[in-house]
Amino acid sequence: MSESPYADLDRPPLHEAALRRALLRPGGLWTDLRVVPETGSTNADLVVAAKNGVPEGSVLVTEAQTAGRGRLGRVWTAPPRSGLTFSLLVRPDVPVTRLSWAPLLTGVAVAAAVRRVTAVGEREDRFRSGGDTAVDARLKWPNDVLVGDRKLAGILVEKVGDALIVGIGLNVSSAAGELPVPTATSLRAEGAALADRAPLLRAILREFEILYREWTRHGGDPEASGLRAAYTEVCATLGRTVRVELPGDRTLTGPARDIDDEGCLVVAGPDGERSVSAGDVVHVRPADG
Ligand code: BT5
Repeated sequence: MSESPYADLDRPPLHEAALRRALLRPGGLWTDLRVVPETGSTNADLVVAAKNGVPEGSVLVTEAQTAGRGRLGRVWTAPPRSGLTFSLLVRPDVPVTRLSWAPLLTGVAVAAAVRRVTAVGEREDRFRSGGDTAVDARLKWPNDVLVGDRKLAGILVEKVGDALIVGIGLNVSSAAGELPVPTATSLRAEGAALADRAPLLRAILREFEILYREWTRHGGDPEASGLRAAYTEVCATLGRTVRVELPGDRTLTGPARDIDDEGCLVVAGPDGERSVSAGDVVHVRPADG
């Protein structure tokens, strides 16, 4: 097998200089962007950077991750260059109670970018109808991007002082046999073969910037910033009956009614409505199918 990253024409490498040219501009959110061939975890790297005082807007992309983190000690695995594996560092000036909206905001950005970039004949308008959308990306509260019931992307947000490290793993060209779990999918598996990952990365970062600017401008208020409405529109969890697994083998089953101001899922359980926070949830599974 060749060592050159160019040997696999289905998986061309990402170009740091081109991405920097496209994304780093005066007054913009993104202040630095690096692409490294391999690292343990981009989240772990930016956690260190945050502690060292790196300013808001730093993006770290890797072509291969050897110790990708999920939530609660779980792992994220993907073959080199088969998808997007990156993290970003922001320092949102919003009340701490509203920070739980950050993973949800990220999900909205990823879903919007996937829909836009995979739509036939990529166009620049952001508000397209569902009819010409190639991949119907939806969100499972709190942090999964799904196509149908399969996971296309995972999001991990970690807090370090006033910084948030937002990590995103998204399967692009992974073949069915390369996906780590039967519940996973990729753009390729969904019929949207995308050789060049750069437009997708650019689209995610641009969508994130727009949503993040609005959200922080409104002090993290999900209502005033329009974030709740945007999230509700693409959320596959709301309206479904869910079984929420909580720590200590406890479960809560009932219809998922709402997302509250603090980003918690409101479930109508047998003893009335209860809000569960992402930090408390082990798994959310559909209970109605
Ligand atoms: C997540 O955790 O889904 C968050 C994943 C975040 C990964 C990114 S990659 C860049 C950045 N740097 C990091 O170190 N992490 C972030 P969770 O909800 O706990 O889901 C983890 C579960 O997803 C695993 O237990 C598997 O079941 C499944 N999984 C692992 N790899 C997957 C993949 N490539 N595609 C789909 N599902 C996967």
